[in-house]
This record gives sequence, C-alpha cells and structure tokens, in this order.
Amino acid sequence: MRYTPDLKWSDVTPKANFLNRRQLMAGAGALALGSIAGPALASIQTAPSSYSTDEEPNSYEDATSYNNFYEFGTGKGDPARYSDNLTTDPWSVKIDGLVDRPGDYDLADLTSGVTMEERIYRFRCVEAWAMVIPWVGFELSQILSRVGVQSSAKYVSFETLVRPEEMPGQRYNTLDWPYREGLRLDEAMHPLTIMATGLYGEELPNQNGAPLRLVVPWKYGFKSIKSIVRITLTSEQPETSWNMANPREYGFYCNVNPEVDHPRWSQATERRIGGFIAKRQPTLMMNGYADQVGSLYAGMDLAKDF
Ligand SMILES: Nc1nc2c(c(=O)[nH]1)N[C@H]1C(S)=C(S)[C@@H](COP(=O)(O)O)O[C@H]1N2
Ligand SMILES: [Mo]
Repeated sequence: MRYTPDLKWSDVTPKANFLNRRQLMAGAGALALGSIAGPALASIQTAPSSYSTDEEPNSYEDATSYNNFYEFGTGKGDPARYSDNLTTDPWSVKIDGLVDRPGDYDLADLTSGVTMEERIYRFRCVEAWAMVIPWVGFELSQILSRVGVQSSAKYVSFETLVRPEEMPGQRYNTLDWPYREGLRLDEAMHPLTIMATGLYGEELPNQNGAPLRLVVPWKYGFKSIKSIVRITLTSEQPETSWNMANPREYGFYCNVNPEVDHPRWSQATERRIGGFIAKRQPTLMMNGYADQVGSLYAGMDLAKDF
C-alpha cells in the first residue's frame, strides 16, 4: 500500500482535472479542456493517485463480467447480461435531509468542477473474493461540502434507482427495493471514500453501477452502492438493505476484518479473482487501509459493531 498523506494529487501528476465523457459533452468541463476534442473523447486521461494501491489490477474483463448487482439478478454473470437496457442519461440525484441546499441535481451539474482522478483500489466482497480495480471518480466529500451539510447530520444514506422495466431483478423480492446503504458522516467525508463514474479510464459500464456509484475500499463490497439516485443526510443511523434482510449476518459497519467471521464462513482468507491466481491469501485488516481509517473506529468493539 502506497499512501503519502502530505503528497497531494497535484504533486504527482500535472493533470489535476480528469473529466469523464459525460462532463466533456455537458459543456461545463469542455471549456476548461478545450484542447481535448475528437479522439480524446474515446478515453479519459488519468494517472494513478497517491491513494492507490500498487497491487496489480485485475483485467477489465474480470471487473465487468463477475459482478454483484441484484437489480439485474443474483448470478455473477446476470449484471453484464441483463443491464444493457438501463438508461443512464439523463440522470438526476436527489440530495435531501440535513443539507442547506437540497434538490434534484442533474448528474452533469453535480459533477461539474469536481476533481476527477483515477484511483486503484482493492475491492473485497463479503463472499471472500477480492479484485483490484482502477476507478475513475471523485471524493464524496466534494459534493457533500457543496450542498452544505448541517451540523445535526451524523449519517449519510444512499438509494439505488428503482425501475423494474429496465432492472429485471427488481421484479422479484430478493431484496426490499430500493437497495439502500449508509455511512457515518466521518466515513463519508474520508478522502478514501469516492463516487465512481468510470473504471479503467472508461465510463462506468451499467453492470458496475453506471452512471454513479460509491466505492468504500475498506468495507465489504456491498457498501459500495450502485446507480445512486438519492443521498440523504440524517441524524439517525439509516437502514441498509443487507442489515434489513439479515441483521445477524450484516451489520452497519461492514469493515473488512479477518478477525470477525461471517456467521457462515471465515473471513481470515480471501481469493483473488482472475486468471491463474486462485490461491487464497490472508485477508488484511480494513482491506489493507487500516493505517488510513483505523482511527475512525478508535474505542469501538469491532466484534459488536461489525
Ligand atoms: N444497487 C446495488 N449496489 C450494489 C449491489 C447490488 O446488488 N445492488 N451489490 C454490492 C456488492 S455485494 C458488491 S460485492 C459490489 C460489486 O461491485 P462490482 O460488480 O462493480 O465489482 O457492488 C455492491 N453494490
Ligand atoms: Mo459483495
């Protein structure tokens, strides 16, 4: 894990602002990046952030064909197979609750002017497999600061789109839709918490949560909610889909922790998805991000607050 807190993103790369294609086309960003035109639209120019892991990323194929996105079915191949019809443009995100400027924000407005970066994060599913993925996105704190979080806010909750016509998995009650997730405000404001709009320098494919999804690299994958349409600031701990479905197996925090097993299987080791590396390896505390985020949980009993 490479992490240098006093080294800013702008120090390691001269290209501080990376915009996705949607932003380029939206115009707001196009002015700032006037020299980028034509063929450059086909890919987003990025360089790894100082927050990135230096582990070898998985292939694009792994990251886009082996997914969890129950709105499209419960099989790992279902999201790639059944998400083609999802309309992600236009897209608007309702931001409400304890904020100064609540409203329905068009995605292009919401992301215009934010600093986009590429970050290579370890990603660890509760089912004990892991991948390393180069995400394109921005720190969630950037948009939270913009809408003005009120001092009474303690948590952030997120909801996924409900559109059974385009999300065939939502025709079944596998979960109580919408998919919901939540973070404590300090977790949400942490610089490792990003909203991703792309991966591998490309716009996010639908199966990975287009056009906007959360990525919280020290927590089990299910916290990283996809295709977000609502962000609510609350004073009470919000309900989360997996906790509602099975509170014994899924708590609110869901920090990757080799010492706290899932009731039905061990979390001590994990399997890296991809190619020939099928060997199990030890799970790292907080998925390898303990130095950065461990202090958020000082004094808490992580066996109780799992
Ligand atoms: N809306 C929604 N978000 C979701 C899920 C889901 O079923 N629905 N699955 C979660 C789980 S369990 C994991 S492991 C990750 C998988 O992200 P990926 O497919 O991009 O690797 O998405 C998370 N976000
Ligand atoms: Mo997961």
